[in-house]
Amino acid sequence: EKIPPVTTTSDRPAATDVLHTPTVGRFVGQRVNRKEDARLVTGHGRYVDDVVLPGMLHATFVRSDVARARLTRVDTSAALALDGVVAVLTGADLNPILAGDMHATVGLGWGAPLQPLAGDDVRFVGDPIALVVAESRYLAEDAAELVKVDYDPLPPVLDMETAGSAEEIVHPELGTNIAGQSSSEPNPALDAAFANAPHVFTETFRQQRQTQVPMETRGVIASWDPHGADLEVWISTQVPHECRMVCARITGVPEHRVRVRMGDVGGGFGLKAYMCRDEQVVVLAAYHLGRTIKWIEDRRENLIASNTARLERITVDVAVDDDGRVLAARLDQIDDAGTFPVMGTGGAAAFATMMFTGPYRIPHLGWTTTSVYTNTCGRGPYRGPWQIETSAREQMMDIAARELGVDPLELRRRNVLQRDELPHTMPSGVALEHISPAETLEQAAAMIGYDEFRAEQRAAREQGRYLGLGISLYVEPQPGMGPYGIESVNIRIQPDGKIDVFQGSGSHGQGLETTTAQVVAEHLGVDVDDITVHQGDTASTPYAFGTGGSRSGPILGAAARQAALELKEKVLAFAAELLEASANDLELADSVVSVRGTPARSVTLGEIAAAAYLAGAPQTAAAPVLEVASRYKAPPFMFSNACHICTCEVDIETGKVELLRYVVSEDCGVMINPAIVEGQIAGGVVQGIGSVLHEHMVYDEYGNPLTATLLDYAIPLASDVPMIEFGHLVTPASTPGGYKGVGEGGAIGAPPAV
Ligand code: MCN
Repeated sequence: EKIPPVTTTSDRPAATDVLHTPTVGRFVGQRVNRKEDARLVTGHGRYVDDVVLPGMLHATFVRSDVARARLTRVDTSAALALDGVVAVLTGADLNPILAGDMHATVGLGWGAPLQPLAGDDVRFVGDPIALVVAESRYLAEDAAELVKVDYDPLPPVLDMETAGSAEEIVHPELGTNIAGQSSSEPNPALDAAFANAPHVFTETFRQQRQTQVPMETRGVIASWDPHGADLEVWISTQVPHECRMVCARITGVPEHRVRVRMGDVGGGFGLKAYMCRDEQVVVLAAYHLGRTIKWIEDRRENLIASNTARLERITVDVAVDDDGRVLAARLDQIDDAGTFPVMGTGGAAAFATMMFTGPYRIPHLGWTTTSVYTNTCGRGPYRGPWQIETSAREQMMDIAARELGVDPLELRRRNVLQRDELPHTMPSGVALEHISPAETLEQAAAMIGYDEFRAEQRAAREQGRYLGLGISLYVEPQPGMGPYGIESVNIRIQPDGKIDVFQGSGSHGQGLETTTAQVVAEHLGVDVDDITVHQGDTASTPYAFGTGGSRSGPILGAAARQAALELKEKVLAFAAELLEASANDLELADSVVSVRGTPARSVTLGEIAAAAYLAGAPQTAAAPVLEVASRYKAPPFMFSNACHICTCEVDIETGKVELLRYVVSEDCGVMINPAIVEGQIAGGVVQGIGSVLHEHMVYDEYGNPLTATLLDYAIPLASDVPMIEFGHLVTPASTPGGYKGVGEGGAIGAPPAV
């Protein structure tokens, strides 16, 4: 009821499949309270550090203080002599026992190959040199200080712009600092568009280095029982099944003897989308020693040695006609992959170029991208890792508007894709469909009161006050190619008629225990409180790629819906036998199966389950196995879209920026839970505000990280964030349920708007 009506101009086609009233079922579309919140807000969550196992030892890393050096001596004797220290492992101990290649991904070849601990040299400040294992964390920390490391320092490679031609090589065995490169095919039409355009505008955009800063740092417990030959791992992760594969690969223990569990996860934001090197080292150490070892990353390690993100430069040329229509664009992008990236050797750049034209009908695009290694902490994915395309494109739109004297909203109206132009194949070859960019632009403009703000802005300027307004329009992809597109859900009805759902992917903060239960409740015909969702234990949940790429809403949601419908069919077939009726005449609602039109002829789910499990019902065609294992495969891409508009006042004497209002018009298809959707957008927007106004991971000229505490690495505080106002449009995806992703969008859209 708070959503203002959408204004559309008469020359635009009617948006037939855009629903301005969100779809609401009994559970899907409802603001159901999050099931996980009761335990989380009362301190009963179970994070890795809450797990205590018998005989558990504690580990801490000795890390390099130098960005690039030869190691001349690592003396562990004093540390080993300390009472209670069990082992001080170095590269000499762990590097030779690797059973398979060590990468931070399951697929090899993405990211630099790793060795567990430093060998003859160190390559960034934070590079792990040794792992101290002791009876307590205190002892481990004390012992780590006694490990003597002598370095022969070498000049580090720190500047991504010159790294490619630097004499110093980060990874001598690779012989180059270029981690990846790509460019578009020669395109005469692109060249002609630039040659003939009346206007060409060029600008360079830079993003500073940032890091994900989850509230819960990384953590792992690994336990190897050589007698039972089982490897058990607890880890704070977004990808438990991938962790299991990695553990099997590095130790040689067969996958079915490895069990990985995640409990509650206090945020990941991409950092936990891969099993990191440090976590693999702890597993290898437990395997080597035949012991149980816990490692919990401290905040300093998290800020200097986990992942970095976003350090990129992009130079954009756009060819524009006199009316402000963008005819072509050319990109030259470079990113800093750090020393040991898990992403950044081309992955983010490929997405950035694919998505650059975004919600606009820009016909031609050319690009070159380069990714380089430097002696800094490795790059990883951070919520919308390709985000620079939105920052660059939207600011370029503003530059073109300013240069041509056209209002920036009007310039976007002239370029934005309209409904009758969809599906639209972007110059990258990927087709956009089921999106509503023109409609979100109008809804956001109406919500902010665009014309009124401009009038207010003019009046303020006359009084010497500086108000600003920023617009950001974007399309958010959800990749479903290959394994990214598969999700599995198993459901079992228990003897009392209550439901257990086992999902492959698991929540690291975004509320999947609740949304999966909502989808299953809706399509099975039971109450959401009768469902328990289990996640994150490889021993009981079906294989899944994990949570990332904003895929759980659309892909896990579709899988849960499909599984619920399959189970419902089984239940009805068995109930048909019990009720001596045709399954076609039966309905299932509120956990009761009844004959349509004759509600007295009914049987509850509890009675059905009791008949199936306890009454010794004969095995019939309807096979009373009240259980399904369902697998869903998504199309290669789905897209959601949104428009953000932010207003601010700038104090031109101090440079202080005060954000005044922030509106988001979002279309993520059918919303499973609008409260969770809004929470997701808000969280992303806060991170986007941080990207522009607060966060910067700084290195000095020697490669020392200077922002090693949360006093130095500033993240936005509640007082820095205005209330975020939401508008929802619903263009359902073509997939079951029509859900589209939303998890990364806030962080993608906010930086250019701010
Ligand atoms: N949802 C919904 N209706 C839709 C789409 C989504 O109700 N139409 C719900 C989903 O069911 C889910 C949430 O919204 O509960 C986000 O769904 P989705 O966009 O599919 O994203 P994922 O669940 O796959 O989560 C990953 C995404 C990414 S890539 C990062 S990074 C991220 C994020 O989500 N990290 C987060 N959100 C986070 N939220 C928290 N609290 N912590 C993180 O680390």
